[in-house]
Amino acid sequence: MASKPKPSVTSVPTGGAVLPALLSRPYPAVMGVVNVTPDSFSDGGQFVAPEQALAQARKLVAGGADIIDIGAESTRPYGSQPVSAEEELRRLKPVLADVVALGVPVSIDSMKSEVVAWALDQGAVIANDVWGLQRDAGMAALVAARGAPVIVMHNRDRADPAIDIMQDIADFLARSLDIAAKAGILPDRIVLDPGIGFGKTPEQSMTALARLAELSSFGLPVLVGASRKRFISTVVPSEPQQRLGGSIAAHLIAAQNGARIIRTHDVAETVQALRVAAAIRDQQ
Ligand code: HH2
Repeated sequence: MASKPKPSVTSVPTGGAVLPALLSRPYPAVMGVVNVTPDSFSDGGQFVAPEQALAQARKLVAGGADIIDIGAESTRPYGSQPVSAEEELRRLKPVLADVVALGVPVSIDSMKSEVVAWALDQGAVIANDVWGLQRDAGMAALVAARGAPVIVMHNRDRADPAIDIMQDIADFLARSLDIAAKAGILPDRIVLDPGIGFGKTPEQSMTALARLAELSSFGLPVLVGASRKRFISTVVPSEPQQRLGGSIAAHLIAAQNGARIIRTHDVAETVQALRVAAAIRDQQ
């Protein structure tokens, strides 16, 4: 029996070439979200079936996604089910290779090194760790060994309205960078993320967006993911699916304050907003 021709994915950069390729334009790169989960906060259950997940990834690529971020465990603060590495792998196995074959760099959204290792083997090229190398003791060594870029996100077990959130983010990210350096992760492979909605009150999430430029002192690219998050509904009461306007507002402010990658569920609309904002900014 003739074997199915393998789609060519040779154009996708790897290792140290990934971030320069993504960060070369005058507006931020856009990362589209595919959640292969039953319980994600905004699209839980919509893309659990492999064909639905792949169709969503195709839609995001057609909409202009520069990266597809695929995750198989919800990290929402309330109501998500922690899952085992085996369960994450069971959800990813039927779909990851096909998403990789779309020819866009794929990032794996997992806090488990075992899952990240498997996904990198399948052709994912970025590790996205919502615990910033501080939960799984094997994550930093794995990322270093593979030479993969890593997104290091700020997180807390619970929000504390009394703290200075920018100080907490800076301290946490400094710890992550220390872990990264000790493991041998090259600085040019690291992206920082303030973790909008993670261990923060809605006000603290908005503070992180308003004061995002303070993170530029680290000298590393910054990713922001505000898409459909709860702080939006504290300003304008809305269900997650109704938060496109608020998400775009947040992402435009993030871009203005230095974000170089935007993580969103709504790629086409976000690409348009970012490109128009950059064109207006650059018009003399
Ligand atoms: N937000 C979510 C998940 N992963 N990764 C990074 N780096 N930054 C983020 O802001 C971020 C992230 C939450 O969004 P979503 O994936 O839609 O929800 P869930 O965790 O419920 O699957």
